[in-house]
Amino acid sequence: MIDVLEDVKKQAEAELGSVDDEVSLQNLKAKFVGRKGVITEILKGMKDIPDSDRPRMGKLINETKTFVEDLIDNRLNEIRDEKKRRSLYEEKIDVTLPGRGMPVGARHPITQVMEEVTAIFERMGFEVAEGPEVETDYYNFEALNIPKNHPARDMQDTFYVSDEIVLRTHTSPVQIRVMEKRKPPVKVIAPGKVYRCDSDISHTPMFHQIEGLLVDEGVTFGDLKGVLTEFVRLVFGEGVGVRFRPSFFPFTEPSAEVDIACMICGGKGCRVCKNTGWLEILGCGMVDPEVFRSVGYDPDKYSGFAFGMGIERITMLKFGINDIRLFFENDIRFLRQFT
Ligand code: 2NL
Repeated sequence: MIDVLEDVKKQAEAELGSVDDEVSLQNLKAKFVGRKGVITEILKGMKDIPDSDRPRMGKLINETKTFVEDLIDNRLNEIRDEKKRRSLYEEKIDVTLPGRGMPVGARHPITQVMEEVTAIFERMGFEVAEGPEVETDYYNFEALNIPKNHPARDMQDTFYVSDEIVLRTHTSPVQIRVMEKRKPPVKVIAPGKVYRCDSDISHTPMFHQIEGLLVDEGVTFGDLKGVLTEFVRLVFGEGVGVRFRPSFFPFTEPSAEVDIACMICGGKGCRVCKNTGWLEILGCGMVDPEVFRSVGYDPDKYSGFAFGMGIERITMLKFGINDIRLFFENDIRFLRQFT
């Protein structure tokens, strides 16, 4: 039996030499020291050993088992160490290489200008108001003194959801809703999406607008001129020429349009300003008494001014963009210029 045990040791050592992965090693371990392994078989032979020899033989078998187990465990450690060494070598990272960097996103130019304009009026004390994009005929037209036969009400100009329901064509209905809910003083701006049945190089079916409204006792056209002149200077620069030109809107009286001196030609006249030297940037006026009557304000007690501007137009003039559709194509080469 002693010889048999010596043979087991030698055989284990020999077979271990050709094993270099964990799975083969586990198989080898099962073969020698497992429940059905060689050493277990030898232990079964103990019953044929005389009583006097049993303790000695038992000890020898256990020593052999421990020897083989240690042999296998050492080999396992070697295999694991080798595996780690190899992966450290193969997967090594050159920490001195420069990083690849994260691409940084940017807000859409329309969003940028919306936020810039909103911030200017907030700083002057205006509150931001919001409302539905799907409106009733009453809030979009009737309350604003827009008559039944007005071209803006035509199917060609307005998206009708049904006879009485439209996609808002301006954000004025937001301000009507504010006035219905609150008594003067009212000082709000209404930024948001508006919809008109129109599409060419200067019109898209959806565009963005910011309207403003200030109502109190004793508000004058002088207040309107002061607020809007300051606004224009903040957006387009201190030195830019500004003029108020008489105009007409059903919801304001008197009404005006605000022009700035054409920065493309310096006022000499060019294609962009249609040879006038001036660029129209917004419409405004004193709130019509009829509008005040719709919301239950006393037109003899209160007066106010209102204005409205298209954000796409302001953005195009500010950045020298000649086609409104560029804003909606989302060509990354266009958008990247506004980071
Ligand atoms: C333009 C002109 C304007 C208004 C909008 C307004 C709102 C109320 C009452 C009276 Cl609730 N007026 N808004 C007034 C004048 C002009 O917009 O060209 N927008 C793009």
